[in-house]
Amino acid sequence: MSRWRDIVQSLGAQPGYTLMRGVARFRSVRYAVGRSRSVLHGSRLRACLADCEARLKQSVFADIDRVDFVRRLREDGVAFGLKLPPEITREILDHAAQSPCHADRRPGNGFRLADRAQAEARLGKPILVAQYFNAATQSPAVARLLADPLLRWIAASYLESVPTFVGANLWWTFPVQASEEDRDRHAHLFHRDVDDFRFFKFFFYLTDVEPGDGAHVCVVASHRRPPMLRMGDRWNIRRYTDAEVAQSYPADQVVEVCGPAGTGFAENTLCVHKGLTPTREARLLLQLQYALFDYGVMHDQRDPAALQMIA
Ligand SMILES: O=C(O)CCC(=O)C(=O)O
Ligand SMILES: [Fe+2]
Repeated sequence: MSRWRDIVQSLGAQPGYTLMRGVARFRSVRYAVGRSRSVLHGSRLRACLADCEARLKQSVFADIDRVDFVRRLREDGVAFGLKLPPEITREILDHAAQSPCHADRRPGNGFRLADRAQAEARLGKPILVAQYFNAATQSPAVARLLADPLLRWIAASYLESVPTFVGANLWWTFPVQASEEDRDRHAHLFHRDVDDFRFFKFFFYLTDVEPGDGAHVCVVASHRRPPMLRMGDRWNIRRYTDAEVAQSYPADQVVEVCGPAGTGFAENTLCVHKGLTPTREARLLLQLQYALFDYGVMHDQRDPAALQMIA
């Protein structure tokens, strides 16, 4: 009953997004919408790719075989090998040190990194996730990545459409004893995202991520084969236990992505994935998401007047 109430509420608040999630869980629908959009965009897509190619020299990413990158993203659902220049990593880290982040991604829960203990005392619980809002407008380095011709080329080529940038998200994951509720809420349990008919995300680590530092975990090639353990699992959108994932895929397909600060990759998060809860160091992650349509639910733009501090 409450599931239906949630759906009705969500239909009222975000009708386009809710309807998309209802139908985009079916592979045939994803395919049909993706292909139609691609045909519609034909000449505009070619112009977009040509424009990116003409500007490729301005990219901050060197030595990327972009065609191979997109091929791997298509086949494996994930493609590795991006590397941020150290000055961009440094600039985003500086922005993170100076600007307020927001516990549980709530605009009312602002605090500066140095005041995390006070913020936890105010909230009466450990903070697992804290997000910066308005990253692209507040950090010129993030804005520069959004304009990067290589990233845009990859997005256009992978989506086979003029890409719609649907949101930047910059957030910390802290090494704390988090509640199961917070771990679930913040995607630390395996799941698949149905964010559009076609979509993907760039991930950039701004801190070194070694085992214990909250790595992103992805099941390679699972975008084409969800776990099928319960009735309707082909379409269900749900959380999976580690045991269910271990039971469904060979161990070498479950990849814990580690790497030094600056490490970047792209993933279609229709793949089964999760963030690990750090046990050693905090992780700062920048995510840039591209899709066919913008439902207005992924972005980090908040009215500055609504941002409040708790510490
Ligand atoms: O924190 C992570 O690595 C996982 C985030 C996630 O689930 C997502 O970006 O879709
Ligand atoms: Fe996710």
